[in-house]
Amino acid sequence: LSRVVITGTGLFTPEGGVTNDELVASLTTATQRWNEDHSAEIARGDCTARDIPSSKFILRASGVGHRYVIDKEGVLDPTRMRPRLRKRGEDELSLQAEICVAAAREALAQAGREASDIDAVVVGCSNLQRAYPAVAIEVQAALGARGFAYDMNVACSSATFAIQNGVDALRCGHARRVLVLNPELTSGHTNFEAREFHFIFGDACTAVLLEREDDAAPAGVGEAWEVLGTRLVTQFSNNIRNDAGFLNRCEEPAREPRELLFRQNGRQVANEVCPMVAEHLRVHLADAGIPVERVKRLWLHQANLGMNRTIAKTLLGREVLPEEAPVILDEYANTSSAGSVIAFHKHRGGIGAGEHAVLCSFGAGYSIGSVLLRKLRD
Ligand code: CO8
Repeated sequence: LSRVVITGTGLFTPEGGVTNDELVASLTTATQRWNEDHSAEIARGDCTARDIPSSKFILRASGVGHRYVIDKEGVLDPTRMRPRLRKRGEDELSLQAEICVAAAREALAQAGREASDIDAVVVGCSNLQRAYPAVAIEVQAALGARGFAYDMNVACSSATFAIQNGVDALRCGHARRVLVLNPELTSGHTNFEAREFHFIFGDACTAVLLEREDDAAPAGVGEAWEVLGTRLVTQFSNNIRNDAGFLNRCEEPAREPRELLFRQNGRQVANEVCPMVAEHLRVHLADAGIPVERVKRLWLHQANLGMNRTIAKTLLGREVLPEEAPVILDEYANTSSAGSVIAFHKHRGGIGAGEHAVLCSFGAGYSIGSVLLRKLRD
């Protein structure tokens, strides 16, 4: 079987940066208006007043300080509370394909590759903007890549699951170079009117270029990270749901609007998923014969600062230095499947050739994916 390496990564970041204070100010205005509009029902006890959000709570409970969104104005408009996106014509590049192309170009440049070198494109993300034609095929055409392309969705674990698909395709000889893309436009599915959800997510797109080591560019052109192993696991849970789907218009009775957006029992998710992830990583590393103390860096899914500290501490058996498990929540918030790849993209300096690291995602499903890496060359 061929050895597979990651030779490039890319990141698209939207221009619209939103601080917690800006988000809280907008939701506070919207909440006060809603409570005024419903004052009679609230007084009669037919419904309860909505609670005012707090910046202090957000930072303390999650570690999120800021996020980027594809349309800041629409998200912060208290009368709208969702992005305002121009409807594009069928002859125009779709928004999700556009951000994929931007991230892909950076990954290709890093690896010293042309788009025509690519013969498989996998788009993995939590929310696809349409059912078909596949966004991945649109990206393949826009880039001028060859071969085949398809979309897939495993929520926050879409990147690691797509990486495993790419590695398998390379090892089996179905492709020679695979581009994995994660266009996460989470603001389209965030309930900005609910204080328990409005702060969680941000938008971004990541790219990872996978090649067979015998095909990879010669030393000196770029970095190479050998994929020593991948491991995926899923376990059904209703604690994180989004019921938007093509049968919604047929259902009787119709669903509540909030059911068509992201929702979760966040506390229960954190309690259940942390031990599962730490154990998954322990067993994956042990089976690969890599002692945990040899792991130089953990690029974990970025959902919650406390969760990441707990997982890293449980795995390593000691307090973990911030640089050992980098966090990007303060700037990007939870970008679903893009999160662990953003951490890898931005925080992989200081690891020497021959040293080990882990990329790991976890989220809705539940789903967990881990990728064991060894740096081959600088
Ligand atoms: N401001 C002030 N108070 C608040 C706020 C707020 N914004 N939000 C909640 N509160 C209140 C609550 O009402 C509650 O009040 P009370 O005690 O009076 O009932 C109190 O604060 C505590 O609330 P919680 O118990 O909910 O608070 P937690 O400490 O659990 O923190 C978190 C909430 C931050 C959400 C935390 O539970 C968490 O991060 N959990 C991790 C969940 C996780 O990892 N989820 C993964 C989901 S992502 C994924 O899988 C991909 C899905 C695809 C998404 C893409 C589409 C958008």
